[in-house]
Amino acid sequence: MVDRGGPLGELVQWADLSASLYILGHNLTFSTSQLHLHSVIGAAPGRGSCPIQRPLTFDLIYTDYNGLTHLQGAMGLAFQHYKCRFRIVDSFGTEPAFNLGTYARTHGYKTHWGSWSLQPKQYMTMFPHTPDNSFLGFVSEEALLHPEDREEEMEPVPIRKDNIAVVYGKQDYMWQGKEIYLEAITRKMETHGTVYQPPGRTAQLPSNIVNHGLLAQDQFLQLLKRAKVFVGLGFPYEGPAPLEAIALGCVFLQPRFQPPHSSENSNFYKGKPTTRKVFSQHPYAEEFIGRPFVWTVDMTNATEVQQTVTAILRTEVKPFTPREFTCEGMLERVHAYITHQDFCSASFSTWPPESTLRVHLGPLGQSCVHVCRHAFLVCEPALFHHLNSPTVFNRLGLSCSSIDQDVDNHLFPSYSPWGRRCGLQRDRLLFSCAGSDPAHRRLCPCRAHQAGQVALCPECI
Ligand code: U2F
Repeated sequence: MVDRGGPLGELVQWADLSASLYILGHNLTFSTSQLHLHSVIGAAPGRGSCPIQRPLTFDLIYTDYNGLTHLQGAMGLAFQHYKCRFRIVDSFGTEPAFNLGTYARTHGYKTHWGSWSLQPKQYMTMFPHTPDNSFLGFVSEEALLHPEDREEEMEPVPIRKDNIAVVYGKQDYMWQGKEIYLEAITRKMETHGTVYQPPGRTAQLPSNIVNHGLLAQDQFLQLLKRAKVFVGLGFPYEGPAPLEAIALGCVFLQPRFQPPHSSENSNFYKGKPTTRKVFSQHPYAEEFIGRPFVWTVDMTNATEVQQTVTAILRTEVKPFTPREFTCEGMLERVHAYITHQDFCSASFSTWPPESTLRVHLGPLGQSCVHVCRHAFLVCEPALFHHLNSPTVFNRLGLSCSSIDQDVDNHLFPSYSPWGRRCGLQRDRLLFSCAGSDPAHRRLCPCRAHQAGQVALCPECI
């Protein structure tokens, strides 16, 4: 689907992961067929259906959910033994409740994906939306810098723009039902699209749209450089293009979702191993970047859309790239993961160090993702084990009348005021930043993060 308007985001991520590993000096082997996979992991056909296994010669194997299934088939019993070496590129994330097979089956979290019982940090996401997983990310365009600026004073400068908007939507079905929104924009700006046109058919778009057809990436980026506004239609969710647009000096205008989209009401998220609720097309852009670069509107309200476009046109924005999406930021993050993440050791993680722990007791009904974010911190599941003890409840002034530690519950450690019940986590795979319940006050391991690099704490590298 690459040249027909299908998803490219995952390929962007694979390309940048591969480049990062190579630049960091690792010896890489790529495998894109089952036959080749069998030969590189050392599985030779044995007698019967049981392959003979040589010791694995790779320190790490990056794959995706489909690759995991192939590896399981190819590796036989060795799969379990070497499981800790896998890293799963998983754009939308896998929460612990879906990951632990036994728990998922018995607690209603079983989906097509998930249930591999890996350590949740082995899943690597496209954006930092699920702190239970590792945020891998990708590299966006970098904000342009003024050539004569000296390094320590490098400042992005505004780019000269035409009065044009580019719409984010590579296939024409993404534009359907958005007429009010598009009309409000086309009244104010010349509006362009990069919509794939199948042979012999023109894309079904409003007649006043200048459609370039699907562009090669360099041409797409040239178009963004000329544009003032990049317009989200509500789908695709959470792709790289809005970050590229912002890096090239565009404002990203996107729809708000009310009610939020999730696996309960969206075909796209249905079956994905996450309970996340998505309040706009690009939550990272909204929450981590925000105004003046990102404006989120009710797309059914023509007046609000027009007023927002007018306000955007009066605002001057400079190109901007969050540090975590620069080359340097990605290399720093990937290097830190490779250096510090060890999922093969039986002992508890020592990275990040305990000194980074900031314990927060959440209000009823809030997940640790929200509790930590509310305090301008991030939930760090690797620190859960430090606060999973009765003494921590005491220190917080909570007197427990009973301590539950024999039941599985991904909300533990937590405190339930009715009956003053304290719950301790008994399975380390169930430590979960995600998850909330009106009856539980969650005990949350929060930590600070570097400016523009949420994956890493200030004193962690
Ligand atoms: C997301 O996948 P998409 O492929 O829809 O993501 P985009 O944000 O459109 O960007 C992918 C790349 O496509 C490039 C653009 C980006 O680097 O520069 N591009 C292009 O080369 N030519 C064009 O005309 C337009 C864009 C997301 F990333 C996936 O994880 C999701 O599965 C998918 C569905 O939500 O959305």
